[in-house]
Amino acid sequence: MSIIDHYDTIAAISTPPGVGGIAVIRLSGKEAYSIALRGIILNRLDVRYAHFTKVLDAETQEIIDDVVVTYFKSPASYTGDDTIEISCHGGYAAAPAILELYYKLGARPALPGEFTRRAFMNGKMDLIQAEAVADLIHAVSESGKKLATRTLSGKLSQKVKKLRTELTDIASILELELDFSEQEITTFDKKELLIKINEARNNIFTLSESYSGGKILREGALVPIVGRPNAGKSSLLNALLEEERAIISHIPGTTRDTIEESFVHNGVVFRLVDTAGLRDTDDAIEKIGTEKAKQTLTDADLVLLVVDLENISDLTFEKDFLKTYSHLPIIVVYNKVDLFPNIPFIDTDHHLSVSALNHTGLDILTDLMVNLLKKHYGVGGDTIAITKQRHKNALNNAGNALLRTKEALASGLSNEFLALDIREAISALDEITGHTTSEDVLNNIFDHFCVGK
Ligand SMILES: Nc1nc2c(ncn2[C@@H]2O[C@H](COP(=O)(O)OP(=O)(O)OP(=O)(O)O)[C@@H](O)[C@H]2O)c(=O)[nH]1
Ligand SMILES: [Mg+2]
Repeated sequence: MSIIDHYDTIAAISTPPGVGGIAVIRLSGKEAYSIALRGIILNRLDVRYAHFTKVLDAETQEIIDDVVVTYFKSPASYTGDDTIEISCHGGYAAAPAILELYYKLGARPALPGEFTRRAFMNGKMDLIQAEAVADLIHAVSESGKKLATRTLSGKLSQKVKKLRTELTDIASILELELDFSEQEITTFDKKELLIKINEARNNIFTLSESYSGGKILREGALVPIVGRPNAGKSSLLNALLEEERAIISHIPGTTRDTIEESFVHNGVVFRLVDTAGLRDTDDAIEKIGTEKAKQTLTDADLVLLVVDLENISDLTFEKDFLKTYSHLPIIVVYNKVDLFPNIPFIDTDHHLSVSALNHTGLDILTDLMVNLLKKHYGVGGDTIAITKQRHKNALNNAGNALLRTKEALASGLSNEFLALDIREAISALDEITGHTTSEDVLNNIFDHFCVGK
């Protein structure tokens, strides 16, 4: 995709197709006002005033629909260009007919995300905020929506800007030194500079590490339910979902394929994955199942390890499992506690007794899951986090450039070289906010938007 003419007039239906009360059509660009005016019975539109009027067919003068038209004059509009929003009757007929009329009157179909792209190009928002618009539209949970709203309001942009200032401060120290070098004036203390570089690098690293938490808030946490055959994994999945989703039986090896289902607790989406029981097996299909279960663990954000209290070998398995996957946050779920009324109930940060059969302990388990995510990934109500691999890559590039600066400083290279690396780090940060983002990257971002946004 490429923007042919930044100021030509684009039109699209901004609401999803289908039967509904209202549909909204957007027109934006140099001719938006005149095109809108030629299609209605009014001869002027006041700015930011909701006019109730009629849209007429340009040739037959037949009424197409009763509508409400609002005119947002440049630059006080979403895109920054003159923009018209027309609310007409929903359904399959009215909005497409009005859109067709605007094409006849000179507008062209908007490309995906083109309204937001114009807002970005007109400086209404930076690229981080433009991406947050898409995140907000696609949010699947309360927590994802809140994170997108915080990002849209500029919280993440401010953080990146602050990092950038730290780097430009370092660059200006070095460049000042360059200017004075002929006069042999030393304007900085090497030690102090090193502290500044380390600080900036740590801050960049912390933001880069927020990606896991950001991804959890945006897409949900991937939570495999694993354990030995017959431990009660499928029973636990069904109990958490409150529906009979997976087949349960007393025969070990019942679940072969992975089953993923989501549920929401405290605004966080948990993508639960029921898996095949982990054991050595000669059964070819079961083997594929156990491999798939292990595969799921590589992407896991949190693991529920189900241990059957009835089965002593499950306890040995627990020990080995915790050792192998010590890098992951794991909750050991001691299941079938209903069979052992005399054993004390276990309830720690990482261990819990439950009965998937009787639904005992499940409320504690879901709270524990939320708390562990909070503890491990720092996800909470006011988290500011990156949610894009693109951001993470750019931050890592900035961090690496700073590492090179440090090395150059240690090996006594000239300021010129040091300043070059710092400038590279700054430019990596500018890619995030969109100051220096390439056309290809922009196309890739906006192509994933819906038409009309
Ligand atoms: N008493 C009791 N039985 C349970 C509980 N949870 C599961 N079971 C029983 O344990 C057996 C195995 O349950 P599943 O949920 O199929 O176990 P699984 O871990 O999914 O087993 P595989 O898919 O074979 O790996 C079934 O007979 C369940 O009824 C529980 O909390 N208490
Ligand atoms: Mg099962």
